[in-house]
Amino acid sequence: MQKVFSKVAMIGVAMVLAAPVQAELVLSQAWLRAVPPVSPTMAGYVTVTNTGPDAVAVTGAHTAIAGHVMLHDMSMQEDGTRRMRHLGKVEIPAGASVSFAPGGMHLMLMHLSRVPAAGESVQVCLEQADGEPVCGDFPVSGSAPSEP
Ligand SMILES: [Cu+2]
Repeated sequence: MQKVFSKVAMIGVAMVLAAPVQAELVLSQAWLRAVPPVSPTMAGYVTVTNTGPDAVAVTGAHTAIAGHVMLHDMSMQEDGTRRMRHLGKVEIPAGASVSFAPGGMHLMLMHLSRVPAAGESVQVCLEQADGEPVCGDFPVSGSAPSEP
């Protein structure tokens, strides 16, 4: 009888280990920079914190108001001009935060179906290489939200 019980216990342990480890991305400081209503694009910013035990790759984003969202990086060239570069993915190390912020990485919302006005909030979802998209409300504003 003892043997049967230990076998059942083993199965229980195996099932717990087999459950997928959910990476936990937490979004903060999210906002979209307000643009004129005729603008075809707008930029989004957010801080992504990985509270999970494994690195997570953010591979893209989507939102109802944009036909396409790209991950962009911006860098200053030697001649003083700014250059945007498309990123295929952005790695968030375990326990670390990565900031999409003005002057650097940003979400580029393209093919806008409508341009939200300042004061509105728009849901934007970040896509992960493994796992469900992580969504947050991005208020539209002329400047970054103040630190909480
Ligand atoms: Cu861009």
